[in-house]
Amino acid sequence: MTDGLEDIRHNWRREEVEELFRQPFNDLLHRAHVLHRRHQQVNTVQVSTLLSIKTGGCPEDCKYCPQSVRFDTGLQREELLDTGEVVEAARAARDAGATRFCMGAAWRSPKGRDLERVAAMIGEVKALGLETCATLGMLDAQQAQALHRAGLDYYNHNLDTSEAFYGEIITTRTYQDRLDTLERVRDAGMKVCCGGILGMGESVADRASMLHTLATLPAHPESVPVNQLVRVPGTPLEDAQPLDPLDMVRTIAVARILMPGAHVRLSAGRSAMSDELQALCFFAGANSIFYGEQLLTTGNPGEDADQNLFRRLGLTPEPGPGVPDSLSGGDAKEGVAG
Ligand code: SAM
Ligand code: DTB
Ligand code: SF4
Repeated sequence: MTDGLEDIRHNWRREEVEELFRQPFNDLLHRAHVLHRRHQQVNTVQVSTLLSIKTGGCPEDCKYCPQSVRFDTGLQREELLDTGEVVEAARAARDAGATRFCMGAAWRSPKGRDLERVAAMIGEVKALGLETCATLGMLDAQQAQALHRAGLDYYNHNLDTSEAFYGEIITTRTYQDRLDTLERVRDAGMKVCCGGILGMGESVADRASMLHTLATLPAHPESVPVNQLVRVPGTPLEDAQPLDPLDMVRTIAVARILMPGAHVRLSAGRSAMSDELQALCFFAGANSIFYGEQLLTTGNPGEDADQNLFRRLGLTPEPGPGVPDSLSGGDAKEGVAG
């Protein structure tokens, strides 16, 4: 019997990762599931809720994103929400069964007093007994430290794709900019949430390369969101070739094998997925979801649908830091376990 620590490696070679993607589906899933069982609670899923605290008008040119000012997606632009509105949404998310609340802003990076205002939100959301996460664009070291001081648990900043394919998707900041922000988040003492998007026209080699970059960071991200592209009309990727659903499962399985200790999130795109496909993703190693009818600007399965999914699969939400047992134990009226 081993303690499983030898499974946590930072010296993966890119060819090894590509080899995983080439494995027969059953072999890959078996290997991923064994590791999932050894390192995670397989019937438990971490439940996060997202809120867009500042919507649209973003100067960046990420080709997948409905919030870029460069694309006409008909999105109503909004200024930074008041703390009161954010706290109200966080309380509702907690009462519905979420244990982590993630605040997203359509910024290249926070400017001026933005950070103070977000810091105030973080303090109040944390006081509700929720884990806090934010995704605000690039950070400098001082900004990362200020967010940590404010009580931020996780910072989400995605690599999105491989370094090689990145230039096809975003031209207004570099891959190295992203890696620099991730390092600052880590150095400031926060947990890292970092993943990417599938279905943008990338190759299997690009998916392997992105996961290889994540798995060879000095520390693995605690949270790895795997998003399926939500094809929003008006964005340059609105007509992207639909993803083969089994490629979502494969990518989650490879992420689980490479980073056994991380939470792997079955992230955007669940509205387009059947319960059966999601079940395969959970078997392959996914153990986190976004919960609630809205992601940032696009839809997500309703709470009823997810409660039903959890019931069908015998899944329970992972308890949060300050959530009473009644919410995570199955006797909550409206919780995801209910
Ligand atoms: N503006 C900040 C940034 O880009 O770092 C934070 C918010 S941004 C919307 C967060 C992440 O959402 C992106 O990195 C991308 O991975 C994901 N995302 C945005 N639009 C998406 C879409 N249409 N489909 C799937 N994921 C998407
Ligand atoms: C992540 O990886 N996915 C989330 C979160 N991190 C911020 C965002 C998904 C956004 C999907 C498109 C939208 O709703 O605007
Ligand atoms: Fe702006 Fe973030 Fe959207 Fe890129 S992904 S356009 S940085 S909101």
